[in-house]
Amino acid sequence: MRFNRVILVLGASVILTSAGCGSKTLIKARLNAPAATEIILVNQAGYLPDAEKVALLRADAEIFELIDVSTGLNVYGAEPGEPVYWELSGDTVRTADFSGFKTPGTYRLCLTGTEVCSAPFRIGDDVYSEITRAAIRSYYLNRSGIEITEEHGGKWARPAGHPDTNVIIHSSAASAGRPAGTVISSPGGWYDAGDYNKYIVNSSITNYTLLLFYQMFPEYCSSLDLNIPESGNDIPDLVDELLWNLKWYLTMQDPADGGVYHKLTNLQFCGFVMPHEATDKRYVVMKSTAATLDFAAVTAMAYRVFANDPSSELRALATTCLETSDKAMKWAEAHPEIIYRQPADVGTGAYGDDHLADELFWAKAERALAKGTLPANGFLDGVSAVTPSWNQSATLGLISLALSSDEAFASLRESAGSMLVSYADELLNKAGQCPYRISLDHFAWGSTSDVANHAMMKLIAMRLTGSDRYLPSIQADLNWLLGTNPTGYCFVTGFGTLSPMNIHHRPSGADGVPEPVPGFLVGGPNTVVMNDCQPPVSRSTFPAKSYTDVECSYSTNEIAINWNAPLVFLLGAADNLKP
Ligand code: 9MR
Ligand code: 9MR
Repeated sequence: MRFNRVILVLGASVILTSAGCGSKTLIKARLNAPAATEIILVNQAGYLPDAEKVALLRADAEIFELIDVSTGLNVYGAEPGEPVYWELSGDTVRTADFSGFKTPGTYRLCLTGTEVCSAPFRIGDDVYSEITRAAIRSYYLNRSGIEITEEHGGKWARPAGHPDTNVIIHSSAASAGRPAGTVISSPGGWYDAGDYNKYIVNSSITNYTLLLFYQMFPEYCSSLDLNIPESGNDIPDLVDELLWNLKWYLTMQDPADGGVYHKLTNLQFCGFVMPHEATDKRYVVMKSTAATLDFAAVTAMAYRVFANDPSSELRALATTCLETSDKAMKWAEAHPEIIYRQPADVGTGAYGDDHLADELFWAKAERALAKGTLPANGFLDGVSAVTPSWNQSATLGLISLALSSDEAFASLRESAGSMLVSYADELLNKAGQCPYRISLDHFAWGSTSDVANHAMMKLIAMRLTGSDRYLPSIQADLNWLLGTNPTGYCFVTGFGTLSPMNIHHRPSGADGVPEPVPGFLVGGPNTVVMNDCQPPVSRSTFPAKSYTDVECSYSTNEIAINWNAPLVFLLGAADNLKP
């Protein structure tokens, strides 16, 4: 192994200068050395100058050094932290903290006296600008029902797929007004993930997270030019992108009774073909209470966020949203326990959930805030803050309450806020015990999104408390996603020196373009499904390392709209820190 060759240099030259850095041969060797991506883990998108800047070393070294790649000279050196073993990754790491060095530029981190050097990385104010934009633009590139033009999609241009103007009412979704076989129109929206289906439950948390991002960072969002077809109109591009999904979402409600179809889908997953070649029949399947409560929550929130917008289009949409929320809530109250069960002839994603108390709480919270009507006493009884996910939505309601500026909600705001802050503090505690400095102690399908959601919780706690104590941990979450994790990958397509190339995403697999569609967060390591690929493909049995960049690995290398949303939130918040 390379690090056997590490020469230890002691003491003297901790702050290294050109004089202290050894021979010209070493300088040259270091500039040309291949990146030791296995040994030195860095945030491959880079670091903000004033941030806490930490890399991780999987080797012994008494000193690490930063070299400036424009000169090869040492600009900084320090001692790494103690080696710590992590049972979830099966390896030992040391921190290399170079927070003290703040000069913008491009650097490599090397082990003293050796040519064991990281991939080059940047320090700069704008290191997260392009990646944030790409993370949002990935939604455009995953739009259903519209051509992706060369002007807006570059080499990922493709014909329109799935117009969804002839969608069949599945037998499970039949009603008096819409018997099985009735054809409805439900165009637009985003494909959920690597597959071409559109699922209300998962769309709901995605819509929420992006609306929250807009609510919390309105000026930043308005400053973004995303180069999408709607760019240049009087609505912020981020909101335009969100509207592409929200307008589809509204069509998933049966106007006759207010119930919401669980999903719009093919009966089975199709092969790896382009959207316009995937022409199997499309169905809406079964109304469910989860979908309908989620819908009632999101539409109430959209009303609240857009009701006073300068754009008359958004104000009109807000009114429609509140009406549809009312109808959805009525249906859910009349049908409180319709749990989604996958019909026998349907094999696509289920997003099934037997526990609806959290969805009910979320819907009630959003509706109370939208209407300015306080819920009954004891509203928070039995509710707790957890990491949000498509099937854990109570926290979404807590966040909305905690951020409310409506004085009538002052006491709820305070209680919800302190629940969120305690939870974020628990996450900080966990991160403090983790050698890789994240708050995860369990790796689920889509583990990267849990890390991003943790960061979002910390960002909210930071907003609520005004305290900077969350920042290093937020940065560590971002570092993990962009490179300081046991796999060494930057988990966002199109970015980083080691980046996923073979994602489980049908357009990326079928378009003939070598590079995957950019800006997507892959699901990342977990051991939930170990047999998604056939031998000889295999993965680590350590959960934090169990990731493989092959297309068959849907359980580690797919992408999904609900995973990208907290990534957008985190990246945007970080980018917004630039002066
Ligand atoms: O492609 C499907 C992906 O979008 C889903 O997340 C995943 C789990 O539901 O399933 C994938 O489809 C696979 C199917 O489940 C089993 N046969 C192979 C399919 C992938 O090619
Ligand atoms: O993200 C979902 C994950 O939490 C579930 O464990 C998994 C299996 O049910 O499904 C994931 O969602 C997939 C969905 O079912 C179909 N589209 C792709 C989604 C991401 O893999």
